[in-house]
Amino acid sequence: MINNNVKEILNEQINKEFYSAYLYLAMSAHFENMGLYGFANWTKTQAREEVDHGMIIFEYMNERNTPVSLKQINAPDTDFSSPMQVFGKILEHERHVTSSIESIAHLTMDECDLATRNFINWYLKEQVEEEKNASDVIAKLKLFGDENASLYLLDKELSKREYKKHEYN
Ligand code: OFO
Repeated sequence: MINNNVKEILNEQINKEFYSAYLYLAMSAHFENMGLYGFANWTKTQAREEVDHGMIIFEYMNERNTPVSLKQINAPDTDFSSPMQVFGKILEHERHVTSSIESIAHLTMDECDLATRNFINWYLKEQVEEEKNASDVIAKLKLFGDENASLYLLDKELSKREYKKHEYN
């Protein structure tokens, strides 16, 4: 059983992961509307990975006989425009999630919950990748531009992203 403070922060993190899924789905719908189906695919795939992130914590809490309490998921931001603007928001969001994960790591140390401290390492690594994925797309948008032919090519590239279930290992 996990102590109350750690339990609470893990419950909050489940909520944040599911909010992330909502946010990416809203972005995907925006790109669909723009006819940017590759960008829509990339963000929809990310939404599915976010659900996996939430589920991994859910399973971990069950394994530790710790009650999960699901909180309300807020409506996502929908103030979206160009791909560059949306990916700027993605990077900002992922940096915010990284700091949430770091807070969990700090709390588990304060509470001497070494099993959860170890568990959260997977998320620390994952966040490095999440920030890199967003930064890579931003770098390409900066390099090749945010319109016409270059956007068409980048859209094609992003259409190749495939969903692979994220598993804790
Ligand atoms: Fe779950 O990493 Fe993105 O938000």
